[in-house]
Amino acid sequence: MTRKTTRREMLKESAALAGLGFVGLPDWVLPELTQEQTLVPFTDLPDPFVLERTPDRRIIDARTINDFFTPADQFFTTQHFGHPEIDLATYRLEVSGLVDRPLSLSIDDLRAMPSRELVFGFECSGNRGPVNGLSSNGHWRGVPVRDVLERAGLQWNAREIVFFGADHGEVEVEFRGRTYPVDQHYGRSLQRDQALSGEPMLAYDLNDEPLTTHQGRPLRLLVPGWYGAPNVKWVSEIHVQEDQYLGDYQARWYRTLRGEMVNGEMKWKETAISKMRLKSFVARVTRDTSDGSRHNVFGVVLHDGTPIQSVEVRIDDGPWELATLDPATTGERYGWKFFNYTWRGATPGEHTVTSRATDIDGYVQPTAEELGTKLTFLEHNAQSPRTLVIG
Ligand SMILES: Nc1nc2c(c(=O)[nH]1)N[C@H]1C(S)=C(S)[C@@H](COP(=O)(O)O)O[C@H]1N2
Ligand SMILES: [Mo]
Repeated sequence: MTRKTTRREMLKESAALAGLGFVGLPDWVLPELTQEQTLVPFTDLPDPFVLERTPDRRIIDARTINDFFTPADQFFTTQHFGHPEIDLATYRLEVSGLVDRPLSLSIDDLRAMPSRELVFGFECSGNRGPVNGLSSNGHWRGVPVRDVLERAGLQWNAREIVFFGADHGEVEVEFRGRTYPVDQHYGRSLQRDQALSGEPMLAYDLNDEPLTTHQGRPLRLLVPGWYGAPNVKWVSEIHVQEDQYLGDYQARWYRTLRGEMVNGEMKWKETAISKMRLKSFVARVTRDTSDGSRHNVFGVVLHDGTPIQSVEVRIDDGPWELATLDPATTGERYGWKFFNYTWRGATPGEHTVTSRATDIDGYVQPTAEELGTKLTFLEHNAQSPRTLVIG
């Protein structure tokens, strides 16, 4: 955003956007940190809490989330090989392989195609508590992958659609017990049906401005409902092939191994990271200065688009109590959601505040203990108890 826009104006602006599902927004749905509220520090964060920020890695401070759309200059960012140099004047998206008409498209060519908007919030599959800073929510514009593929004409045996970023580097490929250094571009593939479903998008704008370098300028893939890894940034080639794509970040790195006890025996299962697993987390707790025992618990839900049944909050080992989903955030299937819970009668001393989300399929966000046999830090959607001290 070049203009300074409040969250309220921003949501009103979005209301005008076709198909976004925002109707009139009552003022009360948009709480902002006012002078009547003070932040209660979490004791599960180091004090002082310093975020890991390098030129090409940015983590958000969840306590400061106020906007439904994360401003582009605050959007979290991470990648494996740093930022590639891309000359926008000569940039072309190449579409190659099993297509009738190979394409070479400039950004202007893509902008001339019918555009689509998407509200999509996602997290890195490595995002986890207590910081949970690798997630953001954006308002994207671009062209459906399907439209580009239809323009190129997929051949009958086109099965695997591979998206390559301009970034590359050496990865260690393990093969029959030995490891080989192999130079690879960052690449991820979609299967034909998924690519043609109409949902995956090649985005060139974030929050009404051209993508920032961090977010993949000039073009990135977005796969709504999935973790961050498939959202290939700096997309420079779409290669269509029949064989499965076996790039390291497709076939090896983004994997989870979990154990499950079956008849008293541990069975191990390895799966690829795909749809986001339902997660909620408490982002901030504030005290009402007019009534010091009244606190507001504010948090975020990330999910794969399956509608949310409920979010509950629990203080210490007390009962789970219903939180309120912010209706200004529930209208967008793939956006992140906000929730609020009023904690009354907080007593002085140390407390834990935990949230859990449940979706309409009955999936309940698991506890860390329930994820105990998951052998990676990836896909860590566990309930994350926050600790704080009431003065
Ligand atoms: N070209 C390219 N795209 C990439 C990556 C990468 O290393 N190279 N990393 C992926 C991962 S793991 C994540 S979590 C998201 C982060 O997107 P963001 O920087 O816009 O938040 O980008 C994805 N797209
Ligand atoms: Mo990621």
